[in-house]
Amino acid sequence: MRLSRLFLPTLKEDPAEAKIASHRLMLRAGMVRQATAGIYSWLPMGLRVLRKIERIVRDEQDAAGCQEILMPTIQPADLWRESGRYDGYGKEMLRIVDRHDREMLYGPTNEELVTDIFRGAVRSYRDLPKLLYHIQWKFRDEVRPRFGVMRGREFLMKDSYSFDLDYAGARRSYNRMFVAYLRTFARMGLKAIPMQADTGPIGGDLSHEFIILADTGESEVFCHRDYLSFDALAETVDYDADLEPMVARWTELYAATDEKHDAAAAAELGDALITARGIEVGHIFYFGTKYSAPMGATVTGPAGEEITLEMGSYGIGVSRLVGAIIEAFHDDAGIVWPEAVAPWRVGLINLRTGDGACDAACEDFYAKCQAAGIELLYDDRDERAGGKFANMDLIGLPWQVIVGPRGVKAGVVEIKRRASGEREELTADAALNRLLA
Ligand code: 5CA
Repeated sequence: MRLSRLFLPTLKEDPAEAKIASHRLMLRAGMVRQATAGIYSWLPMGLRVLRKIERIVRDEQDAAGCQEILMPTIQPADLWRESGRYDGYGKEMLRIVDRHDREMLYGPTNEELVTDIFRGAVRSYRDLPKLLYHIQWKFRDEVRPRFGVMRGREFLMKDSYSFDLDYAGARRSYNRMFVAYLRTFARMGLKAIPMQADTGPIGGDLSHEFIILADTGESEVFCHRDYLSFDALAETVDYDADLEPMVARWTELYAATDEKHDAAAAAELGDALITARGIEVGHIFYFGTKYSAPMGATVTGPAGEEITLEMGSYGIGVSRLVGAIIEAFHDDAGIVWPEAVAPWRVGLINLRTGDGACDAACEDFYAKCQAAGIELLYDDRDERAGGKFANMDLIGLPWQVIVGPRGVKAGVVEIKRRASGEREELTADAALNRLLA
């Protein structure tokens, strides 16, 4: 992609409304624009990142045996009356009346709708277990939408739902999602720690929040220091095997959110206790028959008996993750994308657009990257070098390749790692090989 053609409305100044780094940088880097409080439009660069995050989430859900569906954003109120949540959900639910005076709502979550699909389609214990997920926009009329996409009113969530015959089965499904979550966040470069958590309006009695530590996090969290050196990708996972030992290893050390914090238990950790702020990027719940019982979602068991489904639900804040990743990876100059979610891997800077030799060297490099499948953003604009450097640092692509008249004459380009600032001069072909390595 050529920067001269890209719709990337960057801002020179910090927007006054942005209180935290990720919000400020997402606006400055032209990733999103606010439509109204807590509701955002995603511009090309922001959307590319959102899609990369989605892809990792989808990949790990599929690997864990979860099947993708797509449910609508608008739901009928009647389903929520069946579960008993319609009145209780309160003002956070956006309620809508259609032209026939039918009550609808913009879904804040999908337990009811997916239970309705399942009860209409599955009759026998032989059809279990099943795990279904979708990636869809949600609406919650938050009292205080803030921090940009971190606490929006409209936001993109991945939500999965499990259907099992008994507690043991539900626990296996829970473990699958638990492990898939560890891998999902680790692939984005994040250290997400599973913490005992409250269940809130979703309900149930077993729940973990996946939290990344960040000073700007909304909740206070407590955990054992050793979690920071755990590596979820160090082992290969067989989702058909017993995952309980892996889950046990990730839950045996102390880790709890504010609501579940046990000061006495935490005090025993001594120096190993970390007290920090955290961002919740995922939340998983086992709630048994909370929805299936009132909604009559049952299957016939082996002896012809009627069995009420055991269920759980599992959420990831896909749009929140864009902000959370920036909170974890930025410096004074801008964003520092981890490779896995970077909108482009490389930024090519032409220091003298219009100079025949520089233009030719850049075009050649651009074509070679395209042929090699390297995602590259080429700053071909007629701008001052200083402005180009600042802009490239702001948008934070992992690698920069800098082409200037002096280097072209000497047959070299400069390659810079955004994260460390490390620079090296080498031939264009060697730079290309570096990027392919
Ligand atoms: N039905 C369950 C699991 S599928 C559920 O709704 N869980 S949740 O309420 O915990 O939301 C799941 C994830 O969505 C959260 O962990 C968080 O990362 C994200 N999320 C929740 N509210 C918002 C919000 N207002 N803005 C951005 N992301 C949010």
